[in-house]
Amino acid sequence: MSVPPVAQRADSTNQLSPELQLIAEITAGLNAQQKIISSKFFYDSVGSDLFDQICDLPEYYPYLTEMNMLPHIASDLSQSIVQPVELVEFGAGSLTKIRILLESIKMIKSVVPIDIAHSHLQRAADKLSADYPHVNVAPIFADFTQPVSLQNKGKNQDELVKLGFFPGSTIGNFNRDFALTFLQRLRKTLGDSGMLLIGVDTKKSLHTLHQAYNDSAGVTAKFNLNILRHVNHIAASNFDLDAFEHYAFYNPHFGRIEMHLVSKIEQSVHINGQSIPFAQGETIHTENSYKYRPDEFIHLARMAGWRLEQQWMASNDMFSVFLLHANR
Ligand code: AVJ
Repeated sequence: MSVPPVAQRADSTNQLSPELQLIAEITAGLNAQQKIISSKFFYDSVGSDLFDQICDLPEYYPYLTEMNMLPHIASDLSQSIVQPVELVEFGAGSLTKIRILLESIKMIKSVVPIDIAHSHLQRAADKLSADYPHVNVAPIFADFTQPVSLQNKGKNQDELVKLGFFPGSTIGNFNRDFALTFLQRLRKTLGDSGMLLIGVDTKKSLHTLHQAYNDSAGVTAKFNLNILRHVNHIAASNFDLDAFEHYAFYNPHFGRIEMHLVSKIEQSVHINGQSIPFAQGETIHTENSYKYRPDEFIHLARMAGWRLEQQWMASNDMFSVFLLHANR
């Protein structure tokens, strides 16, 4: 092996470079009893494009439902937000939803989109800034699941009230403990005058949930498998995408969709100087997508130092959006 294992490449302070940290994280996940690759690794630029394709699927109701709610929400917010604000989006992707808010809420003076997919976000931010020349656009290329500092980002950012934006039920990717930690962290990052607009997927018919993650065009399957291609790129591993298959199901006990990649055969995969054995039928857990009843989510938000200001529910109860204010 020409590339020594990560542990041997730690420097004297025992700090790994960001790239090596990611490789170490992936390797550790593949050594766990239930093998796991974090869902944040879906979003290389191919994965971000595939996610955009998922959002065009009729079965994937969360995106379409939330998109249909946003113009109404934006118009409500244009009435209630009377001071200049800086909009901070966590996991910003293609910035499609931000545009709907910008159309109505003239008090948004600055936009700080945060995303891990660098080139995808750069392209989207350039386009946004060209279309809204009077709005300051200051992207941050970062893993928003880690603490992010907003220091010196927006212009005059100190005077602007922060409006966090976390749409799409991305909160559903986190288990309850981390969802709480994350909401607490946002409370701190957005400050005592901070607000948070957050989209949360609801509990509903198991059949509807199942279809949303098992679309007939097979786009979700491609999206799931792409994580292996991305990992091969990051870690020089040799996952064979044809030797795994997509598997997604709703787990009512945990109130979550689970996505897995199932090894079709007995095989070994090389990564970071190790050989990882797979039994036939063994899975890598790639994503959880938790669903919340409104009362469950509001309880979680309260525990994290937020209070409910306003809530919107889709007419068919398929998706919910909450405006939270910092509880001072
Ligand atoms: C962007 C994380 C909200 O969990 O529904 C879509 C990602 N995974 N189809 C979700 C996803 C499979 C999505 N989130």
